[in-house]
Amino acid sequence: MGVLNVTPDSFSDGGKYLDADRAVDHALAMEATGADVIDVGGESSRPIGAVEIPIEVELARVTPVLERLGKRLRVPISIDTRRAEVARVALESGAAIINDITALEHDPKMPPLAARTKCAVVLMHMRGGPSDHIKFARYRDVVREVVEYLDARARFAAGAGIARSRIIVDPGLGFAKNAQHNLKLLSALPDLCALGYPVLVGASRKTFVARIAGAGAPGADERDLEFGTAAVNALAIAAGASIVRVHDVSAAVPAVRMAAAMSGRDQRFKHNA
Ligand code: PMM
Repeated sequence: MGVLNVTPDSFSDGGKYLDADRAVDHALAMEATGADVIDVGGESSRPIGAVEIPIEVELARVTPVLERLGKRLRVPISIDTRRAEVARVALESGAAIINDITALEHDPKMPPLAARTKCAVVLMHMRGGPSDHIKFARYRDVVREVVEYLDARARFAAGAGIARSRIIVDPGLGFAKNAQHNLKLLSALPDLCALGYPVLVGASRKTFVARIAGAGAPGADERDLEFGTAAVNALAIAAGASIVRVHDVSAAVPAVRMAAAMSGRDQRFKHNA
């Protein structure tokens, strides 16, 4: 899943793709590089200082991009939003997935919209809101609490009429989680996969990757972040994740392909792993 943030202040690529033409070109380039899904977002959720924006601003950012992408992309579009009106506009332009970082908790109109339109939904774990989640990074047992939460949200979604086969779960790395929490969740991915839904992992360029993988050598930061992200992605796929959400598709594709083949999950390279 390639990330297309149409925001001035996103965590790692804020401001780069605010211009609709540049955003469309970037999405097409990610598709050409091997992205299977493009995730379009108009609201930033970076850990500190994300600004809550009015819905009109979010719509003004994503609508022109979605309208153009809907006609040109062959891979499915996902809309990263917690607002049903934004999701509705995106689905009308051809989006097939709602990526809701509040796991359908924010907007009561979201579950019926997803059920009615038969789109897929990503249910992500977070505590607090996009701008203050870092305050809530406290758990007794982070793995158990996140798995139980996602199980409950998936049951809720199914109860609201969303087919089980259209539900994807995501531990929400970095959302109300410190580096230790993220590492525990990554090493417990099989527990999350055991819920029976495809698992999405979004580690790309997050602070814990920079902190752990960053060698600190001059000029090495960008590469450290990309190689560190690729390592997480490979291990996540080997542990059973189905989707990795990334900013640099060219770095993710070879890592994911190798991990899928080595763990016996690529039919073309089936072996007895
Ligand atoms: N991370 C960000 C935004 N949206 N959605 C899902 N499902 N999972 C994530 O981990 C996730 C997300 C924040 O990263 P960005 O602002 O750099 O894209």
